[in-house]
Amino acid sequence: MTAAERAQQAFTERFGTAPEGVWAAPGRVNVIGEHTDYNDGFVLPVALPHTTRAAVGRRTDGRLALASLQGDGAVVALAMADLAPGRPDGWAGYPAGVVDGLRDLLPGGVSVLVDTDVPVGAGLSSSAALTCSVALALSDLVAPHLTRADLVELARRSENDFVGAPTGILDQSASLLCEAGSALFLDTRSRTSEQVPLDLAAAGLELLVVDTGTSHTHADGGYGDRRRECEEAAMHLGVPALRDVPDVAALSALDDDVLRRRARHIVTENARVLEVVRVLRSDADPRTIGPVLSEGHASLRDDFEISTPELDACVAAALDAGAHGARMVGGGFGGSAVVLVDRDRDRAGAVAQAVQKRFAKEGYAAPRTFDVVPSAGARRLL
Ligand code: GAF
Repeated sequence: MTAAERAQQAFTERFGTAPEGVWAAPGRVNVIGEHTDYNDGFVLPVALPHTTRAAVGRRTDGRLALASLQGDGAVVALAMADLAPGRPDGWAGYPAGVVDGLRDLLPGGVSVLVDTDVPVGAGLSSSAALTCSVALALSDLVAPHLTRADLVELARRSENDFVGAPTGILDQSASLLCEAGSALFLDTRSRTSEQVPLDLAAAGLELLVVDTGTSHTHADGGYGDRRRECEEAAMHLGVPALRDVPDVAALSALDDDVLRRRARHIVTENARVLEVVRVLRSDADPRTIGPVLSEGHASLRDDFEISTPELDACVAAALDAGAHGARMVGGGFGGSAVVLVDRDRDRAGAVAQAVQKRFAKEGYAAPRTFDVVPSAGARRLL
């Protein structure tokens, strides 16, 4: 049975009628460009092969019913009229926020069943996979006029306004706009994007993701604090967003050391995205992006201060074992790291093993490691 059939069957069992279709949206790993999205900057994510599947069917009783194959299996149900930020809460708030954004087009209500293999709380955008799978489903069913860019906004609003997580548009854009075999180079200000071919295997390379198993959540304080600090730094510098700071020299106008370091991360990170894109567009050896990724980690650790001992240990162990580059990914305060390594089994295996060994030595739980092929964005499966 395929993953889509599994979702279809589970929907039918839960709701007593077949869904109108099954849609899938992937998680993402960001190659480079962390925390730049809410500063109007640049990002370069790839979609994971891991997806969330949403089986969806319209109802006639004016209710929203949500079920997940993860967790306790209970159905969350409420009247469409009762939808409000925080109601429902928990995982159900993400799809509910998307439904709420289109409630005028769903007078009879809707049933949604989701199933996922995107690691949850690992900094790999399980929440965007959830919102984007439902956004694409609903747009296919009741709002075909919406573009993918509109769906990015719909999914973002669900996270920001309904769930209360103050994220940017990196994750939703990756989930909806990425294409197989490419990284998505996105300018989050103009919203223009370009597919940058990323055939690491042809260059004898692979991108490993190491899920440290330490969880993070964006509704918690740290992420929002960084966002506020960036806004404050931009205000002191008299620019609309940190994207507009031309170089690090301009940061000497900031008296506050913390704000200066936060802003320096954003300025240098935007430059790193442009550098990585330049290399990938050229004939240069893609290995040369490795040190740029590692610099990105140092910047997130020292200037932005969102790394953790586990992420630092992972990056250090990977580099000691011969990785070309490594960095934490996502919002920070836990989650995953990405490691650029030679594809040959001995080397990739040695790097993964070195990370395992370091974790065991430090008394950390064993990390989960897998390699990533840039995969397709959200799509209809059935
Ligand atoms: C999280 C957020 F959801 C994104 O918008 C982005 O800011 C990212 O952290 C950091 O780059 O995934």
